Amino acid sequence: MWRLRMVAAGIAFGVLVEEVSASAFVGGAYYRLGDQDPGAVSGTLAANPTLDSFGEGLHLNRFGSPKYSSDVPPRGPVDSKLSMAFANVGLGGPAFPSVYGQSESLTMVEQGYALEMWVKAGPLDLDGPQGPIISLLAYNGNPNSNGFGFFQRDRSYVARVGVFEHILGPATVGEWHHLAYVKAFDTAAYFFDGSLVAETQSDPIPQKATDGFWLGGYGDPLAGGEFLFNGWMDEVRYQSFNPLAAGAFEPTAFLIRPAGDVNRDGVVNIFDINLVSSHWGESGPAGDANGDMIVDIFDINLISRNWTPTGAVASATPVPEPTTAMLMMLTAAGWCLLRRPAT
Ligand SMILES: [Ca+2]
Ligand SMILES: [Ca+2]
Ligand SMILES: [Ca+2]
Repeated sequence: MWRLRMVAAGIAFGVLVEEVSASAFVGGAYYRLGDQDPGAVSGTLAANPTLDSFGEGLHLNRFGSPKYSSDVPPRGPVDSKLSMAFANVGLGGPAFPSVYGQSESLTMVEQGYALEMWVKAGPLDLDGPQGPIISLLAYNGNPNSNGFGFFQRDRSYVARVGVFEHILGPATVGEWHHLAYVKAFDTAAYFFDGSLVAETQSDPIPQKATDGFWLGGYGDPLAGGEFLFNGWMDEVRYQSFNPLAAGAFEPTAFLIRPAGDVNRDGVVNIFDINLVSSHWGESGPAGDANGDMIVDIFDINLISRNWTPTGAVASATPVPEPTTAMLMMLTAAGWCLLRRPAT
């Protein structure tokens, strides 16, 4: 539905526009939160600033003591080896909030833009009940009036547009989740862990952002900063694009690898089956697709449900046709069952 509507919009407007840009991607910012910072080491005080790896260089200033962490999202980019820990209360760190930000907001002049990030909520207080939580995760603008971004609201992650909020999914403590928001013309689309949650033209469209771009809180915690966050985040990416050039840029090509990609090459195919079969019956992460630390038929099931369609793979590796692939998969599954150790 999303892509159809974008294509339809592209065709409808394309005939009215004499020259459609060949490159729909316009600009943005990408905070890898360690992987781009020179000399970054897990467990140490993070750099000031932390670097934006896109060309515009909208680096973020440090407030407080955020630390690099080797705790990264398992379905995140393969080359993400570091995340950022804003953790404090209840996580063994200093009970002192941390924020990254800069006074300049990211550009919103294009008709389309997309924001995505990985986040892992930490416990607010290990010894007592969770209090109300209103934490800024990533936000472009002033969260009390304009711009857009992501918040944790109690036990939910939400996309926030000024004071309007749309729930994305549960903020489960200790688990990584991927959040995404895509706006094109007057359509807003919300995603949780790579899946579309809602697509609507009824929700408010963001007002032009002022007062900066922020991660982990709004403003210096020592000078009235608010909405402070407790947990980890990684791979925060903002991209603005021209929706009229649909096809040249896919705003939903998020930084999340498909479920079932156990060999971490970005696609789900026979090589993942092979990896499962080579670790069949073992306990541990190797070859485990569904995260239960056991390598068995449920991992084969997960892989088969998430099989990458033929043609979606831009790779020199030959990909079996679906029917061939299914036969190979069933053969592999049968072979795995035969190899299953007696219990
Ligand atoms: Ca990273
Ligand atoms: Ca794979
Ligand atoms: Ca498993």
